[in-house]
Amino acid sequence: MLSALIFDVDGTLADNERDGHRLSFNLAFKEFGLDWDWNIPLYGELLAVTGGKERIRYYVTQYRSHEPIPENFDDLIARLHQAKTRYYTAFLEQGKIPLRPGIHRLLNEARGAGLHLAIATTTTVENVTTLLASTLGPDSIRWFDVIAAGDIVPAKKPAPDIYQWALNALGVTPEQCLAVEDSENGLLAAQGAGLTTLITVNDYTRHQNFTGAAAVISDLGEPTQPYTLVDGTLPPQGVITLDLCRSLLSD
Ligand code: XBP
Ligand code: MG
Repeated sequence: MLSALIFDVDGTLADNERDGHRLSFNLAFKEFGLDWDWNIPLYGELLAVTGGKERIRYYVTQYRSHEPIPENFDDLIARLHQAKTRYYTAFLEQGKIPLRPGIHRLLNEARGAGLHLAIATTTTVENVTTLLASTLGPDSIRWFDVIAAGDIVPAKKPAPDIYQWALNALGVTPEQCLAVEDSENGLLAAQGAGLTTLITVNDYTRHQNFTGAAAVISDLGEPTQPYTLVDGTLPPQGVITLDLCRSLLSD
């Protein structure tokens, strides 16, 4: 019996990596006088590492290995990430980052049916609440029983920890939940916690390996803009309703 939906954020609630997070990292690098510039394909490679602070560290150690490690590196990463979050939340507040098709519709249906809603993400809680407030209004933060975000678990996706944290806080078993994700790292994390997972792809993730996902689709779909099925046992086109979510759990 389906009692909760657990949503990833970046790439799933919003298609925000390329023109949201990436641009914000670049603005932070510029502010700090660094000549680092993450272009669109490079950022796709860097998305292999989840978490903004972890991603900066990976870039410096893997892509700038010919240069000495910056002084006070941990502190620099923390300050860069704070600046990046400031730029990113400003983009959100300016209304520049919309929700993906079907998100608002499915959240409404789930709330009407009394389901629990939760978030499981590697991004900061500040980014999550600002995204929700800027797209669905400030009250929408309370629609979610649990917001599991950022550094509350040390091991980020693909580790299952953030999903396990969310399940624990919700007080439900994995069999009662459906996870909605957009990436291979997200799928691995959700699967590792024993969750059935629905994947909505985006340009950065559509060629990733989604073996074991309950279904892979273009997006959740709207009546005027149906989803397209990529893989799995759902109708070839349509909108994701709670009935379809329930059918994924019982497969
Ligand atoms: C996606 C991520 C995040 C964002 C940046 O997380 O890997 O790191 O790219 O966010 P998810 P921060 O899809 O699990 O939401 O810079 O705030 O870490
Ligand atoms: Mg994601």
